[in-house]
Amino acid sequence: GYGEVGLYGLAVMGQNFALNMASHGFKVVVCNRSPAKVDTTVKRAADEGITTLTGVKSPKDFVAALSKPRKVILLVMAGKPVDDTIAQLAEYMEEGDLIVDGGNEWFPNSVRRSKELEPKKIMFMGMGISGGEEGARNGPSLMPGGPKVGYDMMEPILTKCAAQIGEEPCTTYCGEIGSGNYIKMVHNGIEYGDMQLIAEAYAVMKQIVGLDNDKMSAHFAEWNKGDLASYLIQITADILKKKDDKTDDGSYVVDKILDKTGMKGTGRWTVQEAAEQSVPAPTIAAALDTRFLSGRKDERVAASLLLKGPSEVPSVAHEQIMEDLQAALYAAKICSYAQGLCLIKAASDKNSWNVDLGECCRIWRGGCIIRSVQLDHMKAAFVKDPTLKNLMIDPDFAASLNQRQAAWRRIVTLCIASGIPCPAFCASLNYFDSYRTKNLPANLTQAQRDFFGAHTFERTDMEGSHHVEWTDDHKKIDGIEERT
Ligand code: NBP
Repeated sequence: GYGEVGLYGLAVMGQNFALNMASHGFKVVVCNRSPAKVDTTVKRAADEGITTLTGVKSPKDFVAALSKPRKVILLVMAGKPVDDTIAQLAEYMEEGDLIVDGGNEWFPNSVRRSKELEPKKIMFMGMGISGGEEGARNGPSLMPGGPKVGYDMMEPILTKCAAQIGEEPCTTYCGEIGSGNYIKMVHNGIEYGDMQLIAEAYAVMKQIVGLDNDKMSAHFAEWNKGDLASYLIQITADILKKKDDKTDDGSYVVDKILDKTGMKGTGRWTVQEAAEQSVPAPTIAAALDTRFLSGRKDERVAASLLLKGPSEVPSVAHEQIMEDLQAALYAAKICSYAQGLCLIKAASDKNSWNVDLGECCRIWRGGCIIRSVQLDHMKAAFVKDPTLKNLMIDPDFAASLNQRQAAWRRIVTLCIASGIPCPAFCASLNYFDSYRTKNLPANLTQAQRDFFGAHTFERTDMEGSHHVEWTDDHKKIDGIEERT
């Protein structure tokens, strides 16, 4: 066959990633279930002067067009379409060939598929891709997990087509099957957290400080020059100043958008996985909860007539709020990343993936939605100490959290006193406060568990597990009959 690499699935991501690979000179063969998208892709390549892209219209022709060992990237809708596509292609593929699924897939599905392909000795990888349409075309962050031999086959293509930061491609070998999907899933969870924190900062600027859209945009643009520099801050600046061209009253698009956030599932998976691994991820959970609440628009409108906010709100100098807000956002963000990285570490330990957290931070540095300058420092923290238990206790980040905490507390206090919800700022701060607390009130919780369930407890002064007969009369407490 002519093709060095095949790409099956030519919706937004597939079309753009195919053009990306071909524009780097790789001989790409493309295919899609409905043939019209093949024509579109071939035409786009021709229009861009790309000569190394060929289209075919059946799975059989697709496989036949590839040189052995074959390398196929799938970019079809996650779930059943991936199984259907694998079944069709595997029929023609042979021992030593490789299938790479680039979709946002639930990681156990990738583990299952790799096992299903074992009898045919076809290798399988799950590769997270982040960066949306633009990233796919010009350089995404690529998170491949699967057999190392398979990665080595793909490596020249992946390193060329990923986003580049200086000399370094935003891709690496993540680990065995499942690890790449997992890292992408947590990336998206962190993305939820970042977006929610930015939304809360926007609410403070708009509702407490009373800034107009152009002023808010200017603040975000200014922040984007400092230690918050990141893609999401940059697009927020752009979004806020965008005028609505459907009307000519000088209004802004953002003010016309209904306050209901959609979602596709990866944030929910992150929170489910956090619970599964017993890893606290309160900031990411707060971001997910807020999306659920945003969806209940009708209920909120009704409740707004009934449930009252504070009658008096504190008055704080606006310059102070704006200064504090920047520090609070930085600190709250670090806590959220700490949670996500702990989750990856827990899953990596459990599944023996050997994920390198420094590498995770490095490959998120460019191409993806959460790309930011902060990730450089995060990477450095794990390079300095690969056994680091939590990002917050890296000496540099600890210092930066300690230094910002007064500002952060002032923002949370101000929001709470003003009745402006700040669930992610708050969740991060409580995570920070709980994590740094030597003695939590968990002793009382443990006593209650022992009281009603004889669950026993450990003591601070003696070895072993202990139980106490808490009361003489178990049946009657405060005169209330116990029911169980
Ligand atoms: P979609 O997720 O919208 O999927 C559309 C593609 O799936 C089309 O090529 C469609 O073929 C194909 N397909 C479907 Br639907 N059912 C099929 C079946 N039974 N057999 C074969 N093909 C089938 O595409 P996308 O937005 O480009 O995303 C692709 C993957 O990348 C997804 O997993 C997505 O979560 C992930 N991702 C997307 C983004 C993004 O910004 N969009 C970013 C990062 C990751 P058809 O043309 O014949 O209908």
